Amino acid sequence: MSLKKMDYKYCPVNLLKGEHREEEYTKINPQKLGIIFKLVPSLVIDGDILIESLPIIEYLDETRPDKDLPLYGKNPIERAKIRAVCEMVNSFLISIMIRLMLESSLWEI
Ligand SMILES: N[C@@H](CCC(=O)N[C@@H](CS)C(=O)NCC(=O)O)C(=O)O
Repeated sequence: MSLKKMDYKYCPVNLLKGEHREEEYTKINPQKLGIIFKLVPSLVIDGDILIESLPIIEYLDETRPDKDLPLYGKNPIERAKIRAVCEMVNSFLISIMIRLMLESSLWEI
């Protein structure tokens, strides 16, 4: 949002204190992956609430286009390459998370 030179209010959520599981944050982001996960970031914008970084970035780029600084690439080839990196990171992180969950007792919840 800074790159888009937008005015915004940043509301930090302390994950170590579990603030992302408290009611105040739940009102903003009702997302639950299973019983376990409630994640940041969330963005309250244009009368709606958006979750997940990539859709948030895409939304900002589509609604506030800036030809000099597109967040998601200047053309279809650039966008495909950016999406490929995002996909690799997301897939990698998911596989690590599943591995960690299988090795812990989280699946028993
Ligand atoms: N796919 C999500 C991942 C978000 C994510 O992993 N958030 C972490 C912090 S970086 C989180 O909220 N963790 C809280 C938890 O695991 O309880 C995105 O891209 O926004």
